[in-house]
Amino acid sequence: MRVFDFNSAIVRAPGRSVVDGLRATPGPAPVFEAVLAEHVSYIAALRAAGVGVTVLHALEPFPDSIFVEDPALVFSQAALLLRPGAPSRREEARELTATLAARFPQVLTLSEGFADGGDILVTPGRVLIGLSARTDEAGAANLRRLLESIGIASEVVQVPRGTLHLKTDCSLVDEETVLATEVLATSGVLDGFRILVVPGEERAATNALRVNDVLFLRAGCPRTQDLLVKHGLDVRALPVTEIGKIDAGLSCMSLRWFDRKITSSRN
Ligand code: CIR
Repeated sequence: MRVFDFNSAIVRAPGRSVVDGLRATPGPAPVFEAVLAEHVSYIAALRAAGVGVTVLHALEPFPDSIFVEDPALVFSQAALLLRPGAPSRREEARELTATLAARFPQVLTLSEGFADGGDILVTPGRVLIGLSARTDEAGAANLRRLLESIGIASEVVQVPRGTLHLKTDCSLVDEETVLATEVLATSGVLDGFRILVVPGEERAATNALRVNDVLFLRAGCPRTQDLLVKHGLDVRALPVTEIGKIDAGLSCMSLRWFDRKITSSRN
């Protein structure tokens, strides 16, 4: 499976309620205007990387709905509506139904348990599904069956305790290489991949996002950037300081796929 070829993406504009987004530890709330500015630069970066971006309207009742990666999972052949594990996020999948139905050949729906897109790492050989406080055994098992029905192999792995999502602690940066935290790198979950370990003080950089030939990385993480550039990657640093205050990084703000109906990938 080709995992970095994208010509289409869906994002959702932040509402003013984004300042009330979930966070694991207390801290200063993000500033709405600053989140908006980071979101605008993210959309511009996706477009510059060759992706056509659909921007959905803000949903004030759902503070975390800017993180569209969590309630769905998309591939060229199908979209999957998930069941987010956080009670305040449960209805976000329903809000995506019509958008996905209009764009994908089929839309499958998780019917048991819970699973967040942030716990799903798509790699060329298989999809890794992380068990976390958001994704449970029943959701992972149901998701495995849905993936199998569209010809995609998957494996269930354990997310380190205290980590929000699998992709909080890792990102696939090329077909064989994962950027990962020390704890995930030594857990055995990533056996078979080459691993680049993120320096401890730059842990927040671990949720990077590869889009076509570009790797989006959290700005202000020079050691990680150096590591990735030395690995041969074309790194584009993006500001996510405000969005980071509600435990988010770069992958969570979009759903990305290759739409086979589109012949020109630039917009
Ligand atoms: C949450 O706790 O659900 C949001 N505040 C952050 C979600 C981040 N999602 C992701 O990395 N996939």
